[in-house]
Amino acid sequence: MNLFTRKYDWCNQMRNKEDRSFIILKLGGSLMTDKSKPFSLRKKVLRRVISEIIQTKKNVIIIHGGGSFAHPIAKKYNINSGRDRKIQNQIFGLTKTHNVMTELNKYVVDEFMKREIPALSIQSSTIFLMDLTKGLKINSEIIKLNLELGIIPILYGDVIFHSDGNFSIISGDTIILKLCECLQSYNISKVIFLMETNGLYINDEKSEIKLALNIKYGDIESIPLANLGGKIDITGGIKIKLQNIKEILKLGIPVQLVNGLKENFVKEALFDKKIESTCFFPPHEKDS
Ligand code: IP8
Repeated sequence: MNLFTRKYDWCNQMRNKEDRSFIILKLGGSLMTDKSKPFSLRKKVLRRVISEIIQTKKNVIIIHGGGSFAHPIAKKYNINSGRDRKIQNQIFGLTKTHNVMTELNKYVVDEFMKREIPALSIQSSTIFLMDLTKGLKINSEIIKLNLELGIIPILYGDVIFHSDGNFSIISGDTIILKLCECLQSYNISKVIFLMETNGLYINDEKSEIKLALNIKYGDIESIPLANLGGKIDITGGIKIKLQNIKEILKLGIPVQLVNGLKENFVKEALFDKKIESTCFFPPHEKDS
């Protein structure tokens, strides 16, 4: 295949040729694993979620989080704060954090492979670099080539190297934002975050906790977030997630938080059917 035939090939290889758009889907770590128990993979949930994704035949890009595989190790060695010589074996901890992510990633990729769906693991730590002068850099060429061949790229939160020799963690959410920025010519129609709740919970006027169904871009800063208690999350939890969502919305891409524990919710969300979930709308859709 040369550069001139590539475009033609892409049209033939994509899973859903009529629909040229892509949906970015994050399998949250808190959905895939029980965050209160180290290395506790919810295999049944993962299997069902992936078969729902496959059934829709939608063109997707998958990202997954670290859950109880990577977060406790990254925390133990304080990887997100960078090099600290006082921490014993920290460099081993860095590689271990990456290694457990590759383990978790293999489960995800295998679920596609078992069903003969072409999916490819892409190591985030090798395509992302934190450039101290230019900011977060990505080599997106490989991802684009995967999409052109009809391969589902599967990326994950990982360790990230910095241009000055330091390191930290890149979360699945940051990866998603960067992909939304650099894949603008691929028409990303929506970002779906699969989690273990129905979406975002807020305190209403009577201080009762309820699910936020629709959130406008302009209202994000003032959301009265309900405190539901947090599990270990070294990449910032819901507040950082909301900042990322805001940036995705600025690109004109809607975002939906969906409960992956509920049967058929993933499928319905991919088909844009109405389900109990939290939807965020880009500024031009509802704010003006
Ligand atoms: O769970 C972080 O990814 P996230 C992954 O998407 C690591 O925040 C390596 C802790």
